Amino acid sequence: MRFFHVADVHLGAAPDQGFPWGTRRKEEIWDSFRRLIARAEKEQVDLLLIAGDLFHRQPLLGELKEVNYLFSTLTRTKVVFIVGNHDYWRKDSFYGGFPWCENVTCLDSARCRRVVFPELGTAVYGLSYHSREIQEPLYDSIKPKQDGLFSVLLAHGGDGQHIPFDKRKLLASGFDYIALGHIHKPQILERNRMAYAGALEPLDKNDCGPHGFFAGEYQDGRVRITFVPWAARDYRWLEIRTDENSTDFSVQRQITEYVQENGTKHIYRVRLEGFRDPAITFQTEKYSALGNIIEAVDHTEPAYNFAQLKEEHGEDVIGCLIGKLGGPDMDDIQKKALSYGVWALLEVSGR
Ligand SMILES: [Mn+2]
Repeated sequence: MRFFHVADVHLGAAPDQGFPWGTRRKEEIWDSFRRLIARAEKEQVDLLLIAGDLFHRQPLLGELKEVNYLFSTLTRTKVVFIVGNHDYWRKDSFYGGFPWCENVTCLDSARCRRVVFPELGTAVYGLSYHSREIQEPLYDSIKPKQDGLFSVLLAHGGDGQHIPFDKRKLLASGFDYIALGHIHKPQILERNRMAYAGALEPLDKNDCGPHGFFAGEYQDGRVRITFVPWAARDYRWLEIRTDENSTDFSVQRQITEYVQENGTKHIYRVRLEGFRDPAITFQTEKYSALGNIIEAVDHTEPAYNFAQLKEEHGEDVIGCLIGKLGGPDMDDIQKKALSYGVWALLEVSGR
């Protein structure tokens, strides 16, 4: 039995509006989901598990129909999904009474229900959000029936406002696999037993790192899952170490080269760390032209020539400070502290 465990697709989300690449992001998320369905069909997987937040907000009727059409193209795969906190089942949701095609099961109840696939020897358990928040630890007391079926729990949440759970209790409940959604960073909580698939596509700059889903296999009583990187692009940190020799142009060149080498499609968060020549200003506001740069922050410290400053300032407050704290064997932190002090005094005295 082979399955895909997907979560937090957030269809309808439109990240990075206002940035040059932002116009394409909404479509990219839909495309990613379409590619996923095509992959499930190509691989003839048995089960597609979607652990909540398929939609970013209340789905439009047309959006449900598009998704249902995609599901209907699956000739073998059964689809089971739950509704998460983003697209929660509101009284007037188009979810109500929606005619899903026969291979699709929405575990739409606010109480845990299950769907059984005898031909797969599998039972999938889950519940759906009927409100934006659920603070009760609903999952901690759910147990699968002891009927010899491969039992999967589809679950969404894990923080204080969204069905908090106790990992140990959940593991002790006896499910063979716990397919989690809600946290956007993919992570395995227990090897081959419990994992967050993470968002299929990253949705904002805090979703750094790779995104995709888990491909799983259940055979001879054992589960094995493998992460499949799937997202069209990632958000990535780009840290540039600077020193007294760095200039604005040299940093710009470093960024350009890094982006060329690591992929122009990715979205970068640039951070400058280290020291700089006090005469140099890094014009971070211009760096957005160097690639998909969503932010550029300058954390550098001016690197002063303390010996020369000491000479110039003699016994005034700056000279005394350098005399007291400065020395040839300062480490980076001491250097940083002294730089702050000198910078503040120079600014105040205007010298
Ligand atoms: Mn969620």
